[in-house]
Formats: sequence, structure tokens, C-alpha cells
Amino acid sequence: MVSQAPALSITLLLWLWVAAATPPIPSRSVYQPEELLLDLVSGPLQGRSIFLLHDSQSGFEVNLNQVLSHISSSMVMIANQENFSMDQYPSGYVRGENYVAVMLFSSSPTNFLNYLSESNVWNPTFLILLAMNTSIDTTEVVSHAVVQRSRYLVLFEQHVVNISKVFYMFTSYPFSPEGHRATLGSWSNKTITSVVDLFPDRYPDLQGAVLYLASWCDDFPIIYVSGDGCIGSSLDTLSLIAHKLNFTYEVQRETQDQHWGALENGNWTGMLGDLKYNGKDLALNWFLLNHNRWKAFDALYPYYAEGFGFLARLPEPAPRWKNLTYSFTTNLWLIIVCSTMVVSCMFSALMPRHMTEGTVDHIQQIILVCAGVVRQVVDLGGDGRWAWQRVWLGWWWLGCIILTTAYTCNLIAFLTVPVYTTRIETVAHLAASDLRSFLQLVSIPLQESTMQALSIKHLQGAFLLHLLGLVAALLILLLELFVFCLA
Ligand SMILES: *[C@@H]1O[C@H](CO)[C@@H](O)[C@H](O)[C@H]1NC(C)=O
Ligand SMILES: *[C@@H]1O[C@H](CO)[C@@H](O)[C@H](O)[C@H]1NC(C)=O
Ligand SMILES: *[C@@H]1O[C@H](CO)[C@@H](O)[C@H](O)[C@H]1NC(C)=O
Ligand SMILES: *[C@@H]1O[C@H](CO)[C@@H](O)[C@H](O)[C@H]1NC(C)=O
Ligand SMILES: *[C@@H]1O[C@H](CO)[C@@H](O)[C@H](O)[C@H]1NC(C)=O
Ligand SMILES: *[C@@H]1O[C@H](CO)[C@@H](O)[C@H](O)[C@H]1NC(C)=O
Ligand SMILES: CC(=O)N[C@H]1CO[C@H](CO)[C@@H](O)[C@@H]1O
Repeated sequence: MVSQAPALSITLLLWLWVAAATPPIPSRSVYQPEELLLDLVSGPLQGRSIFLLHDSQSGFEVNLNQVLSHISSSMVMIANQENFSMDQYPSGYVRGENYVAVMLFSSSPTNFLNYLSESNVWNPTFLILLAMNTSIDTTEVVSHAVVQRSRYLVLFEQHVVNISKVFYMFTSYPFSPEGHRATLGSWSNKTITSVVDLFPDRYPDLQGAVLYLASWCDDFPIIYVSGDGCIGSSLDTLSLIAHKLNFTYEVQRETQDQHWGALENGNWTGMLGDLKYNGKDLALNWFLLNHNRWKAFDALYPYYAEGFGFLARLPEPAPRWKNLTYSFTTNLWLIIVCSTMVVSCMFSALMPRHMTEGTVDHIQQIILVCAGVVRQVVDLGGDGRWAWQRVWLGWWWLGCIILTTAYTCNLIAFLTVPVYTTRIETVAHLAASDLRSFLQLVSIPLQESTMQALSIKHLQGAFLLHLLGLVAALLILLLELFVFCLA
């Protein structure tokens, strides 16, 4: 009994010493949301702009100015959830990483979240939820689709632990077994000093999830049909990402409404409509990132693509009188004229015809050949002709028939179908041309090429020839008269 007394006193002393060495329980037994805000803003969120959305029930308004008077380095926007209107703010305030959104609520915010989800604009990269009423179902709050839009998400909940109030932190891992409301421990301004500490990565991987693509396999080489499935460069890339992030995907072969993806009368169509209305997760086709799409959808890794277009005025149709010559190419015309001349000379030399005794009328013979060329009856005179001469001339005239037939047929086509001078069809053509002024819109409608009945207009070439013949005859007449007068 006696021997126990010193031991007891030593234990007592030791306990007293330990008690004395333990730091005192924090005097601040009630940790107010205002203080949490202040700690956040002077700690991990230092220097960041804040967009604060409170509800008026919290009675928080009164204290806000006091809290915010401590903040000098940051931009702070304050809005009341009850009369908050998305249109009042530029999208940069409620979307992206410019502002850290802080939402305070003292009763269930479901109505407000539903209001936010009506717009595509709300999507702050960093979102802090501050629940100041323990009876709110915060699992429901963090599961809300509009809350899940944010890439980084932290929920603070006030709990009473051993009389003092502390804030517990939660986040949401939608793909993980930990579920939508995963605990992160209690808030401490000592351990959490930066944005990286505050906001955990919600998507370290997707835990074997299946993503549904709002794709259209009609976008070579990005994604296109091959055999029974779809392949393409975007799918190759996605496979690599899928392997790394542990997910699989299902490709959609074409969109449900056969559109590409645009905003029509306030509704999205095509792939973007599938994303918004038909439960798809990802689109990976080619999209121009215009203002509407940028406002409504998040895009990853846009890459640069460019194209050039050249506009050149459509050349006028070839002049009408050329109708007569266009049937044949210049070379063909040359060959026909040359061969006619050669044949005429040969005919004249090999088969001289004596018009009057002793004289050979070469001109008459050339005219005979030409008459044959234009399908006129030719009288060879009959007597003393050799068979080879007949064969030779026969085949020659047969060839002429083919040529004239071809000409006649082609002429009909050319009389009715407009013919244009050579058009510019490639960049090489353009470089070779003398055109140097581009980017002008062609406003004249294209000339229709329809079948037309032949009229005087179409055959003005033939009349031109008549006119030339008349003029020539007139000149010769004058010449003959002149010669006659001299004689
Ligand atoms: C929003 O409502 C609060 C009170 O609930 C009021 O003080 C404030 O002026 C209102 N703001 C706007 C923009 O109407
Ligand atoms: C806390 O939330 C419950 C349920 O949403 C609500 O009925 C109650 O009024 C709230 N308390 C305060 C103080 O707002
Ligand atoms: C509450 O206090 C008791 C004794 O003071 C301690 O054992 C316990 O760990 C405390 N609980 C928490 C959650 O801090
Ligand atoms: C944490 O908060 C307490 C009380 O508000 C303050 O005294 C302390 O300096 C803070 N610590 C840090 C690291 O900011
Ligand atoms: C992918 O996720 C599934 C489901 O959680 C898991 O069983 C599997 O081991 C994961 N695979 C890898 C490679 O991490
Ligand atoms: C937009 O889509 C909704 C539902 O899909 C439909 O009720 C509404 O009429 C559509 N609006 C327009 C302008 O097409
Ligand atoms: C080759 C050519 O000049 N064709 C023209 C023939 O006539 C028709 C009708 O006038 C024109 O349209 C063609 O351009």
C-alpha cells in the first residue's frame, strides 16, 4: 500500500506535465462560414477572382461586406441566387477559370440549380459549394448535372464535433466506386494552402466507363466507315486516351437527324443535338469552333485547319459566229485544208483533163476536188480512167463524207450548247493566268445550256460567209469590168 504512493504521485505529475504541454483547445468554438471564406480567400484562393452566389435566407449578406473588406488583391462578384440572371453577366464570369464560383446555401438549392441548368453557359472550372444547413441532402446537390459540369468541385459541410464546429470537405468522383459524395477530410488552413490541395482531380481515370460518341463516320480521314465499323485518326487518338484513362467507347455511325450540328431555332441539331438531347458523351468530328458552339459546348484540343477558295468570274461564252468553226480543232481544219490542196494538185497532175483541145484547166480540176469535199456530185468524165484512180478518189471522197458528217453533227451540238473559253480549274491554272484580283463575288447567273431551236442568230456565221462571198464576187465583177474596158 505504502509503496504505491510515490508511483501514483509520479503518474499524476506526469499527467499534469502532459496536460500542461498539450496546446489549449482552440478558443474559437464556433467556426463561422464567414471565417471559412476568409481563410479560403487569404489561403488557397489568394489572388483569384471570386464569383459569390449566396441565398438571402442565410442572412449572410450583412456579413459579406465585412468579410470582403479584408480582401484587397482579388476581384469579387456577389450575386443573390434569388434574382440571379445569367444574362446579366458576360460568359467569362460564370464559365471557365477566370472566376472561382462559390455557392452558399442554407436550404436546398435544387431550384436554383435547375435554373442554372437551363443555360449552356454556366460552367465554372472551379466550383465551391458551402452548405450551411446540415439537413440538406448534399449528395443530391453534388449529383446535379449542372454541378457535375465543373471540372473541379469541393463541397463544404458544417458539422459539430466535440462542441466545436468544423467544416468537412467532399468532392465527387462520378466514375469511381467512392461515388458522388466522397469525403476529403476536414478543412484546415494549415494543410490546404493552394488550389491544387483544395481541388482534387475528379477524373484520374474513368474506371472502365463506356462513353457514347455522337459521331458521324463520314469525315475522312478523321472518322470514316471501313467494312462494318468506323476507323480514322480521331478514333486512333481516342483509343490511346481511352487506354490511358481506362474507358471504352461506342461509335455512332451517323447522327439521328442526319444533320451535322448547328443551332437551328434555338435547338441543336446533328451531333451536337445528340450530345445535348440524346445522351451522348463526346463528339470527335470536324467542327468549326464558332461563337455559338463555343458558348454551348466544351472543346478539347482544337487544332488549326485552313482552306483556300478562289473565285474567278465565269468567262463569257464564245462569240456566236465561232459556232461554224468550233466543230473542229484548228489542227484538224489545217489538215483538211492541206490534204484537200495536196489531193487537188495530185488530181490535177495525175489525171489531167482536157477541157478544150490541148489545154488543161487546172482550176476546174481543183474545183472538182473541193466539190467532192463538200459532197457535191463529181463527174470524172468517164473514158480512159484507170481503176486505181477511181479507187484512190473513191476512198478520198469516202473520207470526206465522214469528215463532213462529223462536222454536221458536231455543228448541231455546238449551235445549241454554249461553249466557254478555257476555265480556271486548278491553282496551277490560276497562277498561269493573267488574273491577279480575286475575292470578288460572281453575281451574274450561270448561262443555262439548254437545247434550243436553231434560228438566224445561231447561223449568223453562215450569213457572214454569204456576205463575204458577195463582197468577193463584187470585187471580181469590178475587176472583170475593168479588164473588159481595157480590152
Ligand atoms: C436582389 O435581391 C436583393 C434582396 O433579396 C436586393 O437587395 C438586390 O437589390 C436585388 N438585386 C437585383 C439586381 O435586383
Ligand atoms: C435547413 O434545410 C431544411 C431542408 O431543406 C429546411 O427545411 C430548413 O428550413 C433549413 N434551415 C434553415 C435555417 O434555413
Ligand atoms: C472528441 O473528444 C474526445 C475526448 O475529448 C476525443 O477522444 C475524440 O477523438 C474527439 N473526437 C473528434 C472527432 O475529434
Ligand atoms: C489558420 O487560421 C488561424 C485562425 O484563423 C490563423 O491564426 C492562422 O494563421 C492560419 N494559418 C495559416 C497557415 O494561414
Ligand atoms: C479499369 O476499371 C475497371 C473498373 O473499375 C477495373 O476493374 C480495371 O482494373 C481498370 N483497368 C485498369 C487498367 O486500370
Ligand atoms: C426544340 O426541341 C424541343 C424538344 O426537343 C421541342 O419541344 C421544341 O419545339 C424545339 N424547338 C424548336 C424551335 O424547334
Ligand atoms: C461555239 C459557239 O460559239 N457556240 C455558240 C453557238 O450559238 C449558241 C446560240 O447562240 C451559243 O450559245 C453558243 O455559245
